[in-house]
Amino acid sequence: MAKRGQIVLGALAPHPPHLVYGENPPQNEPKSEGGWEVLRWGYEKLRNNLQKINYDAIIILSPHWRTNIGTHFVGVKQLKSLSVDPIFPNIFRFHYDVKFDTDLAESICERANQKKLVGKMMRNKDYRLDYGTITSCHMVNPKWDKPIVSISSFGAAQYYNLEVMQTYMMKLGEATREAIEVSGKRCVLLASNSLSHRHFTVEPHPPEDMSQEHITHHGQYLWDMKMLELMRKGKAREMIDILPDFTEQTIAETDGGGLTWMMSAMGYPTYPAEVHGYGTVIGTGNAIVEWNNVQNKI
Ligand code: 2X7
Ligand code: FE2
Repeated sequence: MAKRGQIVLGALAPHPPHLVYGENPPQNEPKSEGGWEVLRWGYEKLRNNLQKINYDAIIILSPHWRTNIGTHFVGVKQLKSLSVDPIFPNIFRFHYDVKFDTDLAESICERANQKKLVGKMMRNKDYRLDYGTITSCHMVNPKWDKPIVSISSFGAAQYYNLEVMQTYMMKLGEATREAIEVSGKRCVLLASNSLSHRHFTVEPHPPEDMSQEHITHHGQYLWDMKMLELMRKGKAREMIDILPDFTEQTIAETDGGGLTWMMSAMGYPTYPAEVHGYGTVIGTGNAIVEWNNVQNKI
């Protein structure tokens, strides 16, 4: 009998391009003097844990590939180009060359359609991959040696409301889990988003001047800590239940649905998540959090 696929690990993997800039990889044109170390060291811990796990593909949902009607999936085998961050071209001009697991993407898309969600394959060979997907994938796997499934963020929270977004993303999570199970593959899931998202409108010089970096206001910090506390206590379901209030109060990037999608796909883990790091980037709250199904024998 064919082996059942599984989600081996899920991670909250925020994508401020500043983290790539701070790392100085050869693919990124601008060079820095470092910065945002606590977050970058958090990613290092996640990478160390991932090295102990065999996996076939990374599946990622990014709020910076925003689609107006339903969910789109990259449906081409490879994309190679230059990605320039529209807000921070001074820190992110990244030369990428990425391979995609289109079989898995097709299967998630089909299952999403069967659940009456609007799913569509994106087959434009000249599509420019969004910087959220690139940043999270680079920080998790800088070798770029695994194929990815790139999922767009349906703007349901804006077009309808946060509750509609939650319902939609929960179903998309179920479709994702079912597709993984029949694929026989071992997959890593990434919710590519910051937490609280009020940010400064002026950038320090140099951008990595850490004397200028702090949370935009205390209320955001308290909300971020509440979310992390629930994750660390194994209360994923409760965390998702308060996500609409959190998102509204902190204009969080969770409005894109990535965290809801991932928690639903993983069946709302009841074991404690591991927080590898929390830090701010231009005033926004960001955490690297791991749910390790292998270690927790799920
Ligand atoms: O996309 C982002 C983000 N989410 C947070 C901080 C800074 C820049 O870009
Ligand atoms: Fe973002």
